[in-house]
Amino acid sequence: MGISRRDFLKFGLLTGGLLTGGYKISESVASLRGSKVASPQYKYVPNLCEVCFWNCNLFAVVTNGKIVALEGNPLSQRGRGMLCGRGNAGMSLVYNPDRLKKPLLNTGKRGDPKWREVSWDEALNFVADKLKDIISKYGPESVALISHGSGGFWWKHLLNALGSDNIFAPSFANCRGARDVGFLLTFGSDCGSPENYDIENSKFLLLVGYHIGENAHNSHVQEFMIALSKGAKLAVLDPRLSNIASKANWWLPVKPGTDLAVLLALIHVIIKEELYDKDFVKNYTVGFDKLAEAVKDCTPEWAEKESDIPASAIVEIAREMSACKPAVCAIGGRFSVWYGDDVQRNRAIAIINALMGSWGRKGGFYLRASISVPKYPGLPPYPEAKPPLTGYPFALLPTTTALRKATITGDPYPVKAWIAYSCNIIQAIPSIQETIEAIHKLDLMVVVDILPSCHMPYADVVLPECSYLERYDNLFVDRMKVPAVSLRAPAIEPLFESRPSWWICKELGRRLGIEAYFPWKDGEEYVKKVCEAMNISFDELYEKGIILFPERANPYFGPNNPPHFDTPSGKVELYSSQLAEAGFDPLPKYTKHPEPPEGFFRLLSGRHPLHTFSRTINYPILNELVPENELWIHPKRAKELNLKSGDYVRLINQDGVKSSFKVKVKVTNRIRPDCVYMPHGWGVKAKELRWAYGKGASDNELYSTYKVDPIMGGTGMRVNFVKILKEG
Ligand SMILES: Nc1nc2c(c(=O)[nH]1)N[C@H]1C(S)=C(S)[C@@H](COP(=O)(O)OP(=O)(O)OC[C@H]3O[C@@H](n4cnc5c(=O)[nH]c(N)nc54)[C@H](O)[C@@H]3O)O[C@H]1N2
Ligand SMILES: Nc1nc2c(c(=O)[nH]1)N[C@H]1C(S)=C(S)[C@@H](COP(=O)(O)OP(=O)(O)OC[C@H]3O[C@@H](n4cnc5c(=O)[nH]c(N)nc54)[C@H](O)[C@@H]3O)O[C@H]1N2
Ligand code: SF4
Ligand SMILES: [Mo]
Repeated sequence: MGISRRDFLKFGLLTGGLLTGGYKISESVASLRGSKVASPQYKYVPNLCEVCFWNCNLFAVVTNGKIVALEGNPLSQRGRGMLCGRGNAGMSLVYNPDRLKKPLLNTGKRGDPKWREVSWDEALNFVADKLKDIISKYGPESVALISHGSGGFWWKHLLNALGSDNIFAPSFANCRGARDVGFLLTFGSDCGSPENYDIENSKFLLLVGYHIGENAHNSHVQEFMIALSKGAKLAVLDPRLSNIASKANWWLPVKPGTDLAVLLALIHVIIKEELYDKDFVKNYTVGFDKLAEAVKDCTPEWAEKESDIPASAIVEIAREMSACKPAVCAIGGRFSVWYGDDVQRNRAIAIINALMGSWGRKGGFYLRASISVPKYPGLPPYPEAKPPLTGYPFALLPTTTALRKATITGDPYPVKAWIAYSCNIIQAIPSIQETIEAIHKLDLMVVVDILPSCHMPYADVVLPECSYLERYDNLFVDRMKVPAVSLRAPAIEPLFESRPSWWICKELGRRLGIEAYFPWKDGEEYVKKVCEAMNISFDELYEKGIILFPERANPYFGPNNPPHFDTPSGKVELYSSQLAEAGFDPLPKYTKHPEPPEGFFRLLSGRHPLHTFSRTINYPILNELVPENELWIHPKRAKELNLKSGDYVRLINQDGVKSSFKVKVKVTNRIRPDCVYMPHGWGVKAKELRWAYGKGASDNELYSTYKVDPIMGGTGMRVNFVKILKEG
């Protein structure tokens, strides 16, 4: 990785010192870092970080049965040889004293639990008996999985083998779903995960509420530094001067909820001044004339009144962006569920990219190459399943929105069991009340986790999984510029009585009479058989951690790879016939959103560079660095409320919901006066988490209201308003 010390320092600034440090690394190991020196006393075991979904490849350095360091794998496309501060802290999870050590049965009530430690046999028999009963009464589709982690692979297999397709993830309806659907409708492809932004080659980046650096997508942060050092221009729409906004040519402190006005005005200028890629638009898009008609009145002056962004800046950005085309990347938040009209905002972002001709072009959006990982050979086919609970016309995946509704009402069919795997549904889905109401309707609630979590008190049974550094999972695929497969192998045996999911699901399968779907002896055999079926060497994969297939890469359109789009028209759909047929606006249309009432602020939240959601708040090393979140407030409003930095406050929202814990104030002119901001993940209520409990405030607690996107069921969260109450 050719990143200079200067770049490294810049990267550090952007991410809050994110790349430095390991976890209590001894001198001798520190000198080995980055070298992968063959030394008999240090074993290098391949893995992929699971502290966030980016899954950077790494090696665990093991000596005397202990992991002593984690090193970024230099071949990794996701990490480019580095780990971020969170990834470096992975041992804080493995050796965390608060880990779940044995299966637990709740002998009290949901919400008011009494825990009894039980054997795996008792826990698994309990779950299997309940599932058999539920399936016989209500059918297999009444069993739902909510999953956000790589080990979810085994649980999905279990559910499919039982005959249920009800597999949910907070990372769809509560995260990236609106963006994915917006791009899919326009280009016939979403942006993927990791996203196909060709950042390192980009000459112009427009970030719409995307605070890369604080959201620490490892390779993208590194690519950003490369792009900026090559002179790429950067415009950031954000009501807050984020770390990346502080590096921008244009910081546009947009009035929250009005981005679509700015985006439509950009389109207006691009069309009016003929700044678009004429060949691309003519040959590969449909609906240009209708688009031009639709944005005819969306002038920069109109947008200025809506958004507070000067008309002159909008015009300037449209021109500068166009001068860089097609090496332009207009990026909306990965977290895309804001105000309930989120698919349309993301459609507008996609349309800007289409006008710049940046899809499939260098410096725009590269074409992802893939490789398929076959299933374990000889598995029986899955039984036919009822249609899953998507609930909305363009929901690509089942939505937690539809899941809660079906669980509460039984409509369109009853849901009676939830298996919550590697997620924290109390912190991740707005309206905690509604989530709890749904859980109380269940006949079975299972939590599979490594640490106690906020939803654990609502479980009937808790199954302790071992961490990513103690287990095999299925092979990982890079659907990126270069397709690749990677290996996760255990560096150490599972600690305590924790177990890997391949084992838990196999044992449940046996008890449920579907053992034919679980023929493997163990995780290693599973992975080895899959390698065999792919004709790749397990030993090579173990040694390198990743095998890349550069001969299959084809990242840009060109003479041998002409533009093609997987939409009904086969072209980029500026005008979406699919939306029109379903009765939605076929072209993005601006909607006004309510503003905060007198005395209230809009509550905004986002990522902290040194934490992943609530996952890491109880990692001692990260907690020591950043123990609590802070509430950003503008000096003018702080003065009115007689607040100074360091004061503690509680928040009360429009529905009268008060934050359970106090939060520290940060007075700063880096935020607009009409909103307050705090990073997400804190305000953890699990008393068993000695470092996390009671620190900071939870945004989700105050997100008691949400606005559903009718197109795909996303839960717009930024529609909540808060008042500030000074502590004491
Ligand atoms: N209010 C609010 N809600 C949000 C967001 C927000 O900013 N604010 N963000 C949204 C976004 S972007 C997303 S993606 C979702 C994420 O929401 P979730 O997927 O629900 O959340 P995570 O915080 O990733 O899940 C954390 C849990 O996974 C456990 N865990 C970690 N690793 C493992 C493992 O290997 N095995 C098992 N079994 N458990 C493990 C942790 O101990 C922790 O309890 O939330 C969404 N919801
Ligand atoms: N360190 C770290 N990195 C992460 C994660 C993590 O937990 N920790 N989580 C990962 C996941 S799953 C996701 S989805 C991504 C999310 O990363 P992003 O997609 O970047 O989303 P958020 O973190 O929600 O970022 C919110 C930004 O939007 C701004 N904002 C708020 N309201 C508005 C508005 O109305 N208009 C505009 N233009 N901006 C607004 C906020 O001020 C903030 O800067 O991060 C990923 N990366
Ligand atoms: S970005 Fe950081 S936390 Fe996420 S997978 Fe990579 S190293 Fe781990
Ligand atoms: Mo997310």
